[in-house]
Amino acid sequence: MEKLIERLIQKNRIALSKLITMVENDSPQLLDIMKAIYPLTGKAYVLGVTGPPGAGKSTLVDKLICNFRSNGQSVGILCVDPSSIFSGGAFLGDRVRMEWAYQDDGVFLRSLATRGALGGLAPRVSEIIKLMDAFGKEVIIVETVGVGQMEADIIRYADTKIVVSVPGLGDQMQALKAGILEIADVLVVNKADLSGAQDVADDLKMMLYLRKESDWTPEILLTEGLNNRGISDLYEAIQRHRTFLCQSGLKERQTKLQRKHACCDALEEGLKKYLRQKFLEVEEVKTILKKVQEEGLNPYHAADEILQLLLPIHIEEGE
Ligand SMILES: Nc1nc2c(ncn2[C@@H]2O[C@H](COP(=O)(O)OP(=O)(O)OP(=O)(O)O)[C@@H](O)[C@H]2O)c(=O)[nH]1
Ligand SMILES: [Mg+2]
Repeated sequence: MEKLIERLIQKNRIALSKLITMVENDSPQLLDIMKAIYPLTGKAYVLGVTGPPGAGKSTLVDKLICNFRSNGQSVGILCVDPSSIFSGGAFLGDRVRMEWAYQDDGVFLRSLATRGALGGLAPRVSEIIKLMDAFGKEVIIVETVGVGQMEADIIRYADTKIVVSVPGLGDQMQALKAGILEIADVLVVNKADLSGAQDVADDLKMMLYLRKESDWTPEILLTEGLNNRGISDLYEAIQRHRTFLCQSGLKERQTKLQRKHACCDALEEGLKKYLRQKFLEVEEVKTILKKVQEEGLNPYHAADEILQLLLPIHIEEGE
């Protein structure tokens, strides 16, 4: 592992790939990897792109890359694919469309499968972002499909969150709205060459009035990813949000919160692992569980008793 991290620092792409795979597969060395790379992180700017399947997210990302590259910034892309039943071939599609990325050393592309979307396991997006950051990627774009809670969770790590919609969504629009209200910093109506795009934009504008009062009002932009129209406006809108984040002090507040969350998440996972592996070996726990199983002891009563036994810090209800 140390060797891999050394090579990561030397900008070795294979080392980055290998480390991502280790993180993705929950390697037992995960915590050690994160400990080692953390001091190298904190420089990247993270862009999240989400929206319904087929909205043109990859096409937009593909075009945006050019803007970042022509400004001399190196780019990492993380495509979080939905589980195959929903993707309808998107997996391969992304690969094909963005293959040129492999020709440019300044671009690193990685697809990531959601770890059992139905089981609610979020992929290790924040850890992989940190790996790309440590490698030296200056801009990291995370593309994820959908507009539900899971996607909101996935792109909560992004500094700027773009929600893409398209004309003709019908029922999906309601779901989109709920997602948008919570997360969007920039709203894009793609496929503006199709009829109804302006209606969608107007609808989104109305909806923004329902948004909680905040210092930032999302811009609404019309784009045609396929025809490369509106992309530089989008790029500029992204830059404006980035500037706002820095100048308002929000970026700093978010960074501090993210640090706390990273620690709490790692702690929660460590505890879960510990509980699964070790707590069944504790004699008192074994005795209580036996009483639950064989003698009908109230399982909730028992869980409370075990908690108090194992945790020296007693947590009062409501805390
Ligand atoms: N008419 C039109 N089609 C577009 C536009 N942008 C993208 N498309 C097409 O829409 C289809 C889906 O594009 P993608 O970029 O793969 O969309 P996506 O949102 O990444 O799709 P998933 O990752 O599968 O959710 C492709 O056939 C694109 O060529 C546009 O501006 N106008
Ligand atoms: Mg895509």
